[in-house]
Amino acid sequence: MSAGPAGRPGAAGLDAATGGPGGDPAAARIGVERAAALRRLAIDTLDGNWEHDHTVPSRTLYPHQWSWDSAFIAVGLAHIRPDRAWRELRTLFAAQWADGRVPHIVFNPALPVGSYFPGPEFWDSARAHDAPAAATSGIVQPPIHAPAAWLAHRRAPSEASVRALGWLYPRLVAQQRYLTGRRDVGGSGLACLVHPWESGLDNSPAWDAPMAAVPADAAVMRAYRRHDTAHADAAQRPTDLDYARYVAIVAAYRAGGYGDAGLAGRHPFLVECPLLNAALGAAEHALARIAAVIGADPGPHRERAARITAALVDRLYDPITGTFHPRDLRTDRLIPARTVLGLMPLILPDLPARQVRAVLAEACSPRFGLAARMDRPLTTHDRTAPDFEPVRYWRGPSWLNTSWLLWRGLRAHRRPDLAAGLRESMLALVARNGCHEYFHPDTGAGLGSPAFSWTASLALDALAES
Ligand code: 2M8
Repeated sequence: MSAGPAGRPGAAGLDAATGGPGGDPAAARIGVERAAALRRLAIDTLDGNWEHDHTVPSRTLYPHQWSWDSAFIAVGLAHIRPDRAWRELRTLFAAQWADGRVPHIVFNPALPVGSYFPGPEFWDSARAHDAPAAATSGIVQPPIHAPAAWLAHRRAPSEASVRALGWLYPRLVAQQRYLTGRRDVGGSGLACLVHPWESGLDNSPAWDAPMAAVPADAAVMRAYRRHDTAHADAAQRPTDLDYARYVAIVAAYRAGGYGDAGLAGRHPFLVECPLLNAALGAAEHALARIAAVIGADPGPHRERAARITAALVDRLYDPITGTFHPRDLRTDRLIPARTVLGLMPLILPDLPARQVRAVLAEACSPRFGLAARMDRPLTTHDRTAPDFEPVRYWRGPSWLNTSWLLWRGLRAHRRPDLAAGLRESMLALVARNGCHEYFHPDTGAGLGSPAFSWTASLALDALAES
């Protein structure tokens, strides 16, 4: 069994309770009336985005099913409609590929061509050997699904939730096997991204250097119609040159039938990401708990979790900066940008004490501004960096999911003071500005899509955990 931050065996994971004496002071600060109005808004948002057997992230920008969105959404649905939480995950995993990969988008066949770019015709998954009958993308997102399933069960345990865990368990194990097997391109025990979209933080400054090495010309975008800039301000979205590179990387992967053999020698983007790998480790911790409930053996999951944490520290922690960085496998160098990705390993309950201290120092520095009382929300990029952009997506604005992951990590590592400050900041942001996709890091103004599902879902979770 792995040792926890203070050498505690089997420290709690994303499901840890705050544990502070007398409950969480943030419950008092948000106020009963505002909390009730926020809950109503969040429920209405999730109900409005429910689409028969899954939830769309947004009716305008993202009208299909997204992988890690569904995990975050299931966490919130468990508070209000547990049957839908399980349906959400079942629908996603019904589109799992034979090799275990869970595609980052499952396309809704009822939607007209052009509802989203790049759509099913671009991905052309039907031609790939391991693809399911449903049209999907060919890449993945962080495997946050096992922790989400475990939280959903913990929130609303029932015979149905145990049955759902039993159905999901082998599929979650296959997802892990895909990532730790075929995607271990560096041979280090970590999974690598083959596209910035796989990180979920698509446009993060962390990807600027590896993206710059991908040959592309913005003019190729004249051949396509971007869907995002029709629904959101172009100043808040990636540029055409970014999109030309996104498209080029997909085209390279698609040309090899989305196969992973020999990627090191031929693929233009290969990066080990702290968030993807922290999620991978957190998933093994969650699988250990799920295994115990359904009568499987938790032991191998704990062993795998310990190996992932050790590899993450070994490969992605920089003792000089005191934070985690992605590693570009094409140069074998850490990427210097200090983004919120560097804080995400805190979700690992067995992160060693030294790295816990370092991540907390980074989070509480002026770069991110975490505090027991926060006057501005947590950002996705270093506020003091010259390339910090307050309105462009993933390059500075505040997002509920990265804040929520850090909040859960703070609880796991017994920092109820900081967890309460972050929770209050998240709830105030959404209560004042609505369930937007992301928020201006100074004014809190809503950006991107309004009525965004994971904002609603994670606000519900934070509300309920006072
Ligand atoms: C954003 O990503 C998609 C591509 O997957 C896009 O920009 O079109 C990201 O914020 C990603 O993390 C998220 O899962 C997706 C849907 O909400 O939107």
